[in-house]
Amino acid sequence: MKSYEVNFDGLVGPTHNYGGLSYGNVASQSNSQQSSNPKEAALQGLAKMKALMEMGFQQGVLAPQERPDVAALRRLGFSGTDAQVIERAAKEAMPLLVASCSASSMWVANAATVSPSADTADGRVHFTAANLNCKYHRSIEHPTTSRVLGAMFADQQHFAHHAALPAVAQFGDEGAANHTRFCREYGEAGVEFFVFGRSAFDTRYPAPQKYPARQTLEASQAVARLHGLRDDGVVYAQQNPAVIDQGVFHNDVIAVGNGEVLFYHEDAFLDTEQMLAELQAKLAKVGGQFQSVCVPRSAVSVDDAVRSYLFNSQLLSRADGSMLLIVPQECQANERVWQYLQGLTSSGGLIREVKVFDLKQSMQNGGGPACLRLRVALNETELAAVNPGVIMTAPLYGSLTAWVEKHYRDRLSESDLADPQLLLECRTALDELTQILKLGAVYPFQIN
Ligand code: SUG
Repeated sequence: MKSYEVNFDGLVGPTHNYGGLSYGNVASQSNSQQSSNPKEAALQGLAKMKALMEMGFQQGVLAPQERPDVAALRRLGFSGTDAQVIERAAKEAMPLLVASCSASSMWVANAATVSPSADTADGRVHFTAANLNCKYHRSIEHPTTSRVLGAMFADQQHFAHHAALPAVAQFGDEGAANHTRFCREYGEAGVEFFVFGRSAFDTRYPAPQKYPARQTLEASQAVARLHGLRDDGVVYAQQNPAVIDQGVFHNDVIAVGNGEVLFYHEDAFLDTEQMLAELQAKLAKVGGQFQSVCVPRSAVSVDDAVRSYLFNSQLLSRADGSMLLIVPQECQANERVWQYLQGLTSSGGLIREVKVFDLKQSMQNGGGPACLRLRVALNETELAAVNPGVIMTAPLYGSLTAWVEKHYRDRLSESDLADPQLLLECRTALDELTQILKLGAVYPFQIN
């Protein structure tokens, strides 16, 4: 049976703004308070989805969330009508209003961890929504994420959904941004690679000194248990704490994998040799030949990797078995990174082509091409069981573009977030979106 890696991209929401909310994420902090352009952001994301679809890749779309999250503000004690809640939050606690307006659900690599059916004990595709509990503005995503994923992958014969892990720092879980899967064919059993930043309970593991390590070993292990993965089908590795302190807040900022290939920076991990040997041995057990491409620090420094997002690229398999790298424009703008990429594609190795995309609106908050997509490996039968409303087609691209043009503002600054009209605009837009994507009622304003 045929199998695919389907990329579901997060559609940027109408409140996309630069709130400076993510300590440890260099771009988010340095662009804090700049005004944003939500319309441009959404169109840039849609252009990437369309381009991948036109290249022949399976592409889907994941809906944004209701923002401002008035219900979250109510839980923090603001009361009255929805407009009063927003007004009071703006007056008394602006940072909380900003957090409740974040469009951060666009980075769907953090929405969930996904294990394909070939890896799981019950032969279903498993999803665990990420609790994202390191940052308040992200910790409020998972209930709606679960409803949206449930509406996209509704068929219980093929899909199993798990609620987010307990919402405490010991189980900090950032979803697929810290998870990669290696396999020969997408439909065959593979090796799932979980990368953690620290251990919550075992003091033998070092931890970063400056910035938070968002993913714990214990969270990764819990997800592997929930999904029913074989011990032989799992490898755990620790991120180098020193690179977290340089702004590598997720592993997908310093490494990316696909098929049998891991593309990574020399400084990405601790105990790299042992980890590579384990990946190689476990992939060999399922008939695969592990390959790695290490980018030396002498060619690209960690700082260049963080600024250019070289590793936050999408590594995609083409029909002829070669690979293509989807990178953000910032890679082209960085001389050393661009030179490295020229050498890589002309060296006769597996990665033959680089395609550049303008994702500046998202990049300024620390979200590159790989952050914007959630990978779901599906066989033909499973793909046919996905809600067809969320699979990208030329007509859907047309409808979504028209929808963005109609509803989105082209400029948003902090003071605009206090405008109660913005809430109405967002709800009107999202109500229409659930009809376009055939999701049913998934937002709090639709179900309460
Ligand atoms: O969690 N930025 C996101 C970026 C997530 C990138 N995802 C992956 N690497 N997979 C984060 O730090 C910034 C929001 C703001 O500051 O307005 C933000 O949430």
